[in-house]
Amino acid sequence: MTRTAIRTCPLCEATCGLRITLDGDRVTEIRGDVDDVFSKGYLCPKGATFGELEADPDRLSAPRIKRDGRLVEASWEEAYEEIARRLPAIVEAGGPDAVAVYLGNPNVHNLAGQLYVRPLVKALRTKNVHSASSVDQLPKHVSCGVMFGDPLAIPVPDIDRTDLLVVLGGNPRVSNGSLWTAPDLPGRLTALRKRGGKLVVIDPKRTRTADKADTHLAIRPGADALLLAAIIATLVAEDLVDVGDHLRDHLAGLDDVARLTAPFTPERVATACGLEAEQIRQLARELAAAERACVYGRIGTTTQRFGTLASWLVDVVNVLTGNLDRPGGSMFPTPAHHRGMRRPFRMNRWSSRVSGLPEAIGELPVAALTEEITTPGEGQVRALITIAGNPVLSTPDGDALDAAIAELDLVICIDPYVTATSRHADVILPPPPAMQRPHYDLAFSALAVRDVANFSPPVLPLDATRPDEWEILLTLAAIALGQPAQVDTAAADAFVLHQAVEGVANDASSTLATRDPAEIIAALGDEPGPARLLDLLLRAGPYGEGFGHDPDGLSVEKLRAHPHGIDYGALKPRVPEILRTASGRIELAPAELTGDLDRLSTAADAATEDGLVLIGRRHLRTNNSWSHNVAGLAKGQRLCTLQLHPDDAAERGLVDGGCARVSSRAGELTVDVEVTDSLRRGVVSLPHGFGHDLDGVEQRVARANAGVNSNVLTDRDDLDRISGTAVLNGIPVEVAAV
Ligand SMILES: Nc1nc2c(c(=O)[nH]1)N[C@H]1C(S)=C(S)[C@@H](COP(=O)(O)OP(=O)(O)OC[C@H]3O[C@@H](n4cnc5c(=O)[nH]c(N)nc54)[C@H](O)[C@@H]3O)O[C@H]1N2
Ligand SMILES: Nc1nc2c(c(=O)[nH]1)N[C@H]1C(S)=C(S)[C@@H](COP(=O)(O)OP(=O)(O)OC[C@H]3O[C@@H](n4cnc5c(=O)[nH]c(N)nc54)[C@H](O)[C@@H]3O)O[C@H]1N2
Ligand code: SF4
Ligand SMILES: [Mo]
Repeated sequence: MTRTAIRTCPLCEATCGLRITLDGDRVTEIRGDVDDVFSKGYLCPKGATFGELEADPDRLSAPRIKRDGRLVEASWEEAYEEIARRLPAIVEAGGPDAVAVYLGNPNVHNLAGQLYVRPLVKALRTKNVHSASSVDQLPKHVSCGVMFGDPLAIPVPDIDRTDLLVVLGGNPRVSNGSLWTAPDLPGRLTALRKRGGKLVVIDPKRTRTADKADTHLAIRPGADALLLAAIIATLVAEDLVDVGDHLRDHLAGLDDVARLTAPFTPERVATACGLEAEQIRQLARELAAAERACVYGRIGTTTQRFGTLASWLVDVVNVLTGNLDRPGGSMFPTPAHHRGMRRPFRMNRWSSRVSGLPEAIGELPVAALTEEITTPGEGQVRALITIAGNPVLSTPDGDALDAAIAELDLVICIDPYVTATSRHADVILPPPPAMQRPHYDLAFSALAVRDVANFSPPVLPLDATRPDEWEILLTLAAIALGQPAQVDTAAADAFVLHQAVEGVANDASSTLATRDPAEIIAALGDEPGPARLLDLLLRAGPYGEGFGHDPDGLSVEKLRAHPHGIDYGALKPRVPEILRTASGRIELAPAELTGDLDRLSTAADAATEDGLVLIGRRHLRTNNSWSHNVAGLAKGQRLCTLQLHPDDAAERGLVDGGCARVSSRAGELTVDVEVTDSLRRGVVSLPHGFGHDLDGVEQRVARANAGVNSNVLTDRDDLDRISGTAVLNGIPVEVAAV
């Protein structure tokens, strides 16, 4: 029997609505949901092949346990018993820090990751918590943390109302946006230009986004903070600063930031940026002149040597041009869920054992993981739990990490595949397919260009033979707390819910502050799992029904009645209410950040080297490391190539379709060459997430098109100093013909 179901796509940050046609439990077609209040029918190739991904025969349907070096199928009881037998012993011997955790990207795209990883991490009591953030957006959390007091208060470009959008280090026509949820960004960018707006792209590569821009500035990798400082210096020197009446009383450090950036004149930084001083000045003037403008920086600006400085200066430019927190500028969304009172952001509350890398947002940089495993001493990591991550392919010095993980006493992977990382597992616990689980975007509704809420119930019933991912996480949490392997997950969930309700009831800012927790718990019913926890957060949120407070307000039940989502409108100004700094103001020149300007100053004057530097890229038909097993995406594509400029190729005797050896301080690899004039000279590009031909990987399509692991070349000692985020762009490399 055919039927259709509506569900949000969990694959990237765009959160498109899917209209899924099924025959029984088999997906026969996926289209964009034209009735989705936000995505309005938009769909990309990944969304269209989501059914294929979900039904991939290489996905595990039962746990695996390593026996005599081979990963053999096991029952859930056996898998949990194995963990209960081995994990507590490691903690007993080496203390809680002997267990490290790595949280991968899909945790942000599913409710179990958003709601049940925390209880597990708390139960483990380890400081060695790592995530994909420190190979991604951590610098933005840090800069927003110190500027606004809240690392989750990240302003987003109000694309639908702006007149000028400046994109640095992002390629939204391919990535569909990041830290910026706006389904159909290609369409929104086209609409911007159609209504007379302007798009400026700053990227060493003429990307698909740059191709459609009014201006493309091919900056040298790593120079964004210099460029932004020079824009600020120009705004100040030419008396173009106008913060706007709406912000004037909420700023601290305006004079300081002007004084500290003054030395970064366009003339001084031009060579390091690879741009003309006049181009920089021109951009500053355009930003000042535009009625409504916004500057946006993404992964090219965060995973580089000055990631936190660049992230900070993006928002300083937005403030100085009067464009922060104003329609058409860069604005803070109002997500529909309760987020709680937050204390002012602090970082460096603890640091890594070996290199002293700083804690931020409760985690340590993943660049520290290899040395924490290989360096003996008290607190040495002896076990690793990965949840929805593939760090061997996605974090720096991947082959060193690969070798280190192989030496661990225990590796547990919650992952649907035997990947480059999970092939080392002693136990793999596969979560059910996404379509068997409910969905709501807690993370991305807080980064969206409209205030929206959209809940998807499971498309298919949960396979009765296996646990849901939240149950896997709570079972591990209970084992970590010393309980036996047979865990009553409903009881554990009742405990989690109880704590969440107490948290909301203890929050003075909440409408539920004076309510009896027991009454709230009773109202939430007895169906355990993420939908119930979500219901609490939505009912307690800004549009929530407040447990009788506003009968018309938001709840999961209300969203079930609105399968295409509810649109709460365009973004609204939120300063000062959103600020959590100790001063209650936006800190424009916080010491945590200005302390790194000396290093930037040195970079401004450093003689530019003649060698090549490596950057990364994404492709419309990939999703980090785990889309390559989808035949419908990979077929006939030439995805993993080293791109370089024709002159750089000619100089080295390289030809398109030939083969090159690429080496860096960290390692070397051999890869197919693609010659293209889309890159500026001196810059070569290689995508990440490939290299699937390692022994034991059970992803047949991906293996056949393995590609190479670009993170063999990235260096775990090369970091953004403030946040410890890995430098993945701007790696010095040598390239030679093979
Ligand atoms: N050189 C270089 N390296 C990079 C980047 C770069 O630009 N250049 N980008 C970085 C960025 S931005 C990111 S986000 C990281 C990504 O790096 P990671 O998060 O480490 O890896 P992914 O490739 O996203 O792998 C996700 C894993 O989760 C599994 N998975 C999928 N769905 C689920 C689920 O529902 N539950 C569970 N438990 N598992 C699931 C998949 O099978 C896969 O193995 O890579 C980073 N690495
Ligand atoms: N199709 C597809 N979409 C994805 C993903 C995917 O793997 N495939 N991954 C998702 C994830 S996890 C993330 S985090 C987002 C990332 O989303 P984006 O940030 O948009 O990612 P990229 O497409 O890698 O674009 C980064 C751009 O930065 C440029 N760049 C490199 N170094 C520098 C530099 O020093 N300065 C400047 N100004 N530019 C530089 C690169 O040339 C590249 O064009 O994409 C998400 N969406
Ligand atoms: S753009 Fe992202 S959310 Fe939309 S269909 Fe593609 S992968 Fe899914
Ligand atoms: Mo990412």
